[in-house]
Amino acid sequence: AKRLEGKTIVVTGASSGIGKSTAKEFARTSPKNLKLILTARRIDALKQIAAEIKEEVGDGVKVLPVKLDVSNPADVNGFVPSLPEEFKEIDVLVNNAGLVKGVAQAPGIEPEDINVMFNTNVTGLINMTQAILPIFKKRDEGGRGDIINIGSIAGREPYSGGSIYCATKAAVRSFTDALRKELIASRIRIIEIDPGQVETEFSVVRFYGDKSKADAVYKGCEPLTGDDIAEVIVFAAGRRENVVIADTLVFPSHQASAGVMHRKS
Ligand code: NDP
Ligand code: 8X3
Repeated sequence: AKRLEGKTIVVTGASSGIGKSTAKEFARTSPKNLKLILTARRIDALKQIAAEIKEEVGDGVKVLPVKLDVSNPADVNGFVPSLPEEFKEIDVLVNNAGLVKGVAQAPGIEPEDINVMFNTNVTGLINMTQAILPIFKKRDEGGRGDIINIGSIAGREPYSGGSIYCATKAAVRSFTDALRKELIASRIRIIEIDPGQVETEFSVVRFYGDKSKADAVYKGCEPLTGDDIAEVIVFAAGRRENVVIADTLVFPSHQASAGVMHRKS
């Protein structure tokens, strides 16, 4: 907890699921002196989470909810300049915002779904990274700060009905790997965490709001929770500066790959 004290942390996609859990886990782990910038499109949800954090840990954690669509370059470019002075010295960026749309297969994939997935999961993550890296690079020893990218098992093992989503997460993986190499002469830590099955709003979004289809994904399974992944994210951010949890795959116990899942009947 001491290592996180005084840090300023940005979480994208903090209105739900893994991002929401991550915001709360950072607050719980370092309740005395922390600044959290929570971003997503649903600003009301972020304000609610800010209130919940205040209720849980008090005023030691300052929370700034910011409406930010990572797929909108104007939003991303305006983000850092718009921050109040006391939130500008960002130490950790958690690139978590992301989504999947549909299970369609080529040639039947909606062009709009392709664009939304790439613009959010790939271009949005890259643009956020580019917006914040200059802050890190100004620091000594070539720069300091953490970028924690949320990939997926889907980026390591593509599956049918997920070609676009899998391609976006493979792109995250390549970008992350290259970035770590580019920053080799700095103290900037480039961290990737790849969850397997986690029950969040992810599948509800995939099935365009159809909750019964989303529930069927988890039938007979015991998926991870957002809190499980949040613990791994906060653990990685809380290591000694010379320790880089570079690349981590996290499954629930019934899962061994994207497609190898044991279901209780
Ligand atoms: P949720 O749907 O619960 O949360 C997704 C979050 O991303 C929401 O807060 C949403 O906020 C935000 N988001 C979506 N689009 C945008 C956008 N254009 N701009 C800003 N924020 C956006 O799903 P998860 O918590 O599961 O997903 C979080 C990450 O984890 C994603 O990158 C996902 O790919 C990854 N992941 C999920 C797994 C799972 O099984 N659930 C497994 C592996 C990886 P809002 O709608 O308010 O903008
Ligand atoms: C989410 C995991 O396998 O449902 O990234 O695509 S999967």
